[in-house]
Amino acid sequence: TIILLILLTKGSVWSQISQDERMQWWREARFGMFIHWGLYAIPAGEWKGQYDEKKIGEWIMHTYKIPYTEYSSLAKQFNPTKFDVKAFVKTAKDAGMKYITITTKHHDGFALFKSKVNNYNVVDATPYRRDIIKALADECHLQDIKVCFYYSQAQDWAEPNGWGNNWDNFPKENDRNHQQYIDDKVKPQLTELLSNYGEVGMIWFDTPLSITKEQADDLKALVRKLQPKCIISGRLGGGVEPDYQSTSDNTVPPTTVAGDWEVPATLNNTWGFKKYDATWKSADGVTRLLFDIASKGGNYLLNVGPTADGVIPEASVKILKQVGEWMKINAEAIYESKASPYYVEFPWGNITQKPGKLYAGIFNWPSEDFYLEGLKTKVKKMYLLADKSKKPVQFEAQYDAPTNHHVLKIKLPKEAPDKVLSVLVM
Ligand code: FHN
Repeated sequence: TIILLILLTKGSVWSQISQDERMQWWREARFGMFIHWGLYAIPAGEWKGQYDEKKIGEWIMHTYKIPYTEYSSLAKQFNPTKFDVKAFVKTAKDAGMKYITITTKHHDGFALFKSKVNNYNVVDATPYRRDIIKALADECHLQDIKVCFYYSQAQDWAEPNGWGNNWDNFPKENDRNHQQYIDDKVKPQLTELLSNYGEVGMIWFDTPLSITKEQADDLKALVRKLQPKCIISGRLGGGVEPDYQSTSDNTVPPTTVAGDWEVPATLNNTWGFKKYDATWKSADGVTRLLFDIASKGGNYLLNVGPTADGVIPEASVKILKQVGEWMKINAEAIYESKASPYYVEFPWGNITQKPGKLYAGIFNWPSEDFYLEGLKTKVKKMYLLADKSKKPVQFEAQYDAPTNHHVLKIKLPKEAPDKVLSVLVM
């Protein structure tokens, strides 16, 4: 009886974890790495001489209507011998990222983990034979960064009962038994992912298509049962409430948005590696976007697409390094920050806040005096994070009683201490 009581109490304690407790690490993190990696890294955007600059690399099977039997034989070539898990995690950490979300199974249906229920996976179907998800999860736990799993719950182009493959010799979409696919593959694989890899920060569901409310409820219940602390990302489907919202890909809202949300974004124009896509964003742009998203109350999930050899493209590493340099000095304006108290974007930048502090991120350095209007709270002091001496910045608080108008007149140095984005702490 005593043992039973202990078990029951323990169970109820776990299931009673509050939403705030579940979301805490994620709210504090603000910046994460997305990894899109799979068999599509082999064709890398080109199929039998055809390529398309506008298409995304991980969709190549769909783009060229490659039959499953042909596409799946890519597995025999998948041998990422240059994969260095320590280097992956280091790249994320050096950039200041606090979580890594990797595609454990994308729409093509191929799993980057050992699955007992489906042998279309990296261990059973490739010469590499090693569980990439295990390697990454272990390293993340070791280096104390959250590991999260992307899982395509609806689209599965390898499965006759999955959604989305309309070119193979599969039953017509309406004749498919989607439930069968969920029961035979999705639920057992999610169970594996949530049982064999230690603590999982989040399941990142994607493109739910016509998944029903019952199916979504069922998946949510499974995640909650296996790992109550695990977050469920925005695209679960079926109208079922996730733990936070995802914006559309590469879409940053124009103003502050209440609640928990995340912007999934690419560094060029693809998620999965494409050998000819050199449309890289600038490191400065990425840094400013990070600040902008944080100032509106969101997280930034920034993608890298490793090559078939197992390497994060050099251009991505270079950008992330530069962002990391900026983070070394300015991260306190990002981590654990909350949205700006102003619901507007300023021509000079934007603001994040923490109890007792405002952080003005200025990328358009003013040539004359800098004014901030509307702040009623008394400001005690100001300084710039990029100024090592933390010399106080002079300012004058002006108040016009008849119009009840508060203005701070701030004497910034002539030159921006950080050309990318200087943070003024108030
Ligand atoms: O179809 C996918 C796409 O390949 C990629 O994984 C993105 C990431 O947010 N999600 C879907 C499109 O929104």
